[in-house]
Amino acid sequence: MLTLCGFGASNYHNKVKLVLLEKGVAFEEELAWVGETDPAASPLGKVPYLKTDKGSVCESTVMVEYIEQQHPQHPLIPKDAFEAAKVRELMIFLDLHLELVARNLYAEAFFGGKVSDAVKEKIGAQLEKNVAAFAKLVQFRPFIAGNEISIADCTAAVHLPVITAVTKTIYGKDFLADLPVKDYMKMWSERPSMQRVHADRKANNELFMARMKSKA
Ligand SMILES: N[C@@H](CCC(=O)N[C@@H](CS)C(=O)NCC(=O)O)C(=O)O
Repeated sequence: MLTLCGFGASNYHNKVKLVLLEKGVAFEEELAWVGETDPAASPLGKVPYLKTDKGSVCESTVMVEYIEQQHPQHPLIPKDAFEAAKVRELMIFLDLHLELVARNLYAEAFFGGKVSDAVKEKIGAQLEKNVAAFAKLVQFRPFIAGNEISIADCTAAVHLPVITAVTKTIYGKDFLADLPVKDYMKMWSERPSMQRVHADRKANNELFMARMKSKA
C-alpha cells in the first residue's frame, strides 16, 4: 500500500494525489505538516513524500514517475519516447520555471508577510519571460500536451491557479490571461479526481492558513 504524506493545501501534494486518483491506484494519506515531516523520508523537510513497501521517496516528480512505472493502468505518460519527453518538459516548466519562481511572492500574496519591491521587480520579469516560453509549449487540446491527459496536466491543474492568484495580487494583472486557463480548470472541475482534491484542500486550508499566519 502507498501512503502519501503531506497536507491537502499543498500544490505538490495535490499533484501526486491527482496522479493516484486519475490512475485509480489505492493509497492512504498521512497528515504531515512542514516542520513535522519524517527526516529520513524527506531530508529537506518538504512535502509530499511517499511511503512504499520498500521505503520512502520524496520529490513529487520522482513520486509520479514511480507510481506510473509501478501501475501501468490508465497511463499518464505516453509510450512514445518523444511524446513522453514533451510531457516531462511541460512538467519541468510548470514546477521549476513557473511555480518555483512565483513561490518567492507567496509570503505577501497569501500569508500576510511582505516582499521587497526589488524582489517583486526581479520575480515579475522572470515570470513574464517564463510564462511566454511556457505559452509556446502548451497545447490545451484540451490537455496541455495534446489530446491525452498526462502527469503534466496533474501538475498544471495545481500550479496554474496559484500563478494566476499570485500575479493578480502582487502585480494587479493575471500573467496567464492570454491562455485558456479558465476553460481548462472548468474541465478539471468536472473530473472526480479534482472534486476530491478540491474538497480535501478546502477542509485542510483553514488550518494551514492559521499555521502560516502565526509564523509570518
Ligand atoms: N520540489 C519539491 C517541492 C515541494 C515543496 O516545495 N513543497 C512545499 C509545500 S507545497 C514545502 O514542503 N515547503 C517547505 C519547505 O520548502 O521547506 C517537490 O516537487 O516535491
